[in-house]
Amino acid sequence: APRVLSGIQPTGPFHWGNYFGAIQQYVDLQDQAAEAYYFIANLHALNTVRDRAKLQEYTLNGAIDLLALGLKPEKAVLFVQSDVPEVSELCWLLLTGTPMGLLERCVSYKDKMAKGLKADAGLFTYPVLQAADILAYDSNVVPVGEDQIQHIEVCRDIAGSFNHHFGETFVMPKAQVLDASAKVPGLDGEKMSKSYNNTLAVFDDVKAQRKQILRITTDSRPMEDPKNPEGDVLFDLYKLVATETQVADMTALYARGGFGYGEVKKALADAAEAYFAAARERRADWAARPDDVRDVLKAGAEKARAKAAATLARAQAACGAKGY
Ligand code: AQP
Repeated sequence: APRVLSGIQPTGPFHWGNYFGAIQQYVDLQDQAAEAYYFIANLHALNTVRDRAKLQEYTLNGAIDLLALGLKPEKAVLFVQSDVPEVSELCWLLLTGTPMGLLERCVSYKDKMAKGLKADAGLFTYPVLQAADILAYDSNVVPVGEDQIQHIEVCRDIAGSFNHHFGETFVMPKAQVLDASAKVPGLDGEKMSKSYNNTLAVFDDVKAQRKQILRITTDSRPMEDPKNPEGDVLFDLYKLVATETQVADMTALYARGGFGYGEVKKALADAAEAYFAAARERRADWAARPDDVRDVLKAGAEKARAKAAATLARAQAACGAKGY
């Protein structure tokens, strides 16, 4: 059975990309894994959220969302990244052996530079902190969306060169990506992403979300024409939340034509509402007792710390940063 780990940044409300790309796998894997560690990556989020109250709010809300979406504290270890300081110490050990060039090639950093934005050292070294997170828990499976594959490769490079230099210390992780939702499109057809402002939040107000869906731009084929589901954002999003029968019906409707996109949008909004209805109820329940959520996170952090401390000690001993 795999040892699973993944983290998610509390940079705002979670969106469908986060859910279908990553969180859905967290939930499935908690039953199959020998150990499953999931954390709210608040230290990573500090790169973008520069507001204390917001970061705190997003962090707690992130945990509430994960619980509502099906993470079970008795199965998975759920915690906040900064509650495990050992990872930041491990990060330093890894930084000392990470070539600049490896990080310069990372797309998340390159993209920002290409747009002429200023990058902080935190963004540049982001993949190294991520590597420390993964390696600290001896994880061998990391469920993520496609955009994270490169970072897991970087983690493997870093772990491999440490192991090569100082002897077998770290377990080699592997990314696990779901084909069907590796790259969830946003409202504009680009990758759904907070920074592109094209997201559908998982727990948005139902009415507001309906409006958002109705505003999605579509092509201008005449009503009577058959329509192409290939690369059609509405259809792609519908597939995520509709039942198999509903998808089959919609496929037939596209082939036949004779409908307006307004009909598809309505179907999409209905299916989305139904899909997340139970989670929405669970969310209201957890949100009403934030102290219980904090207790879950505290218990999670204790378990996570014990594991991370052992790995840190192993790495320190291997490289000579312990014992003199
Ligand atoms: N569109 C997506 N399709 C599939 N998976 C996705 N993920 C994110 N967007 C998509 C996956 O969600 C997990 C959490 O990622 P994160 O914490 O790094 O969130 P993010 O990538 O910061 O989310 P955004 O909205 O894309 O933020 P910005 O715009 O700041 O980069 C990861 O497993 C990721 O693959």
